[in-house]
Amino acid sequence: MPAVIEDSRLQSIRDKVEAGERLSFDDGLTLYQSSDLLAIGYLANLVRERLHGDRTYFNVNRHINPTDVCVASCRLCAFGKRAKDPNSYTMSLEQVWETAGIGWTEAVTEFHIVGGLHPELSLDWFCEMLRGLKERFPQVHLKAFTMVEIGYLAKRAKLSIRETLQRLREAGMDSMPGGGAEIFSDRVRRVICDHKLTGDEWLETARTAHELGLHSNCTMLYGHIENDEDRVDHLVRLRELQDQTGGFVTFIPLAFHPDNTALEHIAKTTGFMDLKNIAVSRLMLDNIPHIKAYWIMMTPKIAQIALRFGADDIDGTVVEEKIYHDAGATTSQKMRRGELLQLIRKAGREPMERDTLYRPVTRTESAFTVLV
Ligand code: V47
Repeated sequence: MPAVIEDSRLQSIRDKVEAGERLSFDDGLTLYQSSDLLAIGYLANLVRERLHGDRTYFNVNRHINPTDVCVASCRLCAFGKRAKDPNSYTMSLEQVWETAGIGWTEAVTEFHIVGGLHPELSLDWFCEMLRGLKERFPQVHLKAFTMVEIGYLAKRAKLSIRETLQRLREAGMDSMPGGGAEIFSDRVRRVICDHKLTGDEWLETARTAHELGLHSNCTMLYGHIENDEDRVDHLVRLRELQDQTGGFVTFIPLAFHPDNTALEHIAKTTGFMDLKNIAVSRLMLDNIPHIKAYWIMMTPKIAQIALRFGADDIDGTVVEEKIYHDAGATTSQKMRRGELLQLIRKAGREPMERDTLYRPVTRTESAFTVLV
């Protein structure tokens, strides 16, 4: 423990962390209410190193957003647009497949595919999209559709969540990203995303996906109108589901970006808050293997520091990012594999390239001659 623990309330949490015991809801509150960031970071780092040593994961991936047309108009979002908005876009199937191939290199192991809730794109269209991607890029893992998109596609197709997931999986969906969870509290959801699935529905959809053998990630959006209790409640509910299914692979705390949203008056998160959320999530989510410091959202500089505050993953090359950049992110939209390696090494960590499910990827350097 650092020589000086400024906040004596952290002593009992330290004892539990050192003994490998689960932290309680109240411990979560204490962590959020404490300003002793170095002590909290130290404890989170202890857990991180116990699980992963110096290993720090990244992947070579590409984001694809087939459409930004969305029926939901959530206040938190700057990405979704109405179908009649002249600035909206919807790719044709050919455009999705073409986008997937831009700057193509054999090094890419994952397409991360999410988009708006489009009122006319059917489940069959998305199945066709997946089949076309698998045909063209058979070795690439398709991490596609948030729980929210699944709920909407199921409703439109008049199918159960289970059947919808099964159809998508048969068409090539390999796993699911963690978006759309926001904060599970109904009170908060009514303000930031009142058109979305409820928190319970998000969790039930994840449960069904896990029961079908699909892995997924999970997220929490912080830095808007939520309070400490809301955040701890969110983490504990994810932990409870994970106890039952074991299907979550990675947790990604997401900082709210207010620009161009209906919540533009809310101040941006601080580096202090970003690091605190990484550390508290590592400490509370004792059953989720990985905590991701998403560099696009945190900036590469804060993400690098986060690797010593509980995070063991920094996401990937990304190539083209819209959701955060529409909401004012000033980070680059892509990072080269070499830059990711450098960022990790300069934090004194050991880079480990992974696929979506954290299997190590080994390759010869020649695979990177035309790297994104
Ligand atoms: O679902 C939307 C959030 C998510 C804003 O699973 C916003 O590996 C901040 O889920 N400010 C998309 N956040 C990003 C996401 C993600 C990213 C990287 C990796 C993975 C993964 C998942 O971003 C949305 C929503 O929760 N979001 N608008 C905004 N204005």
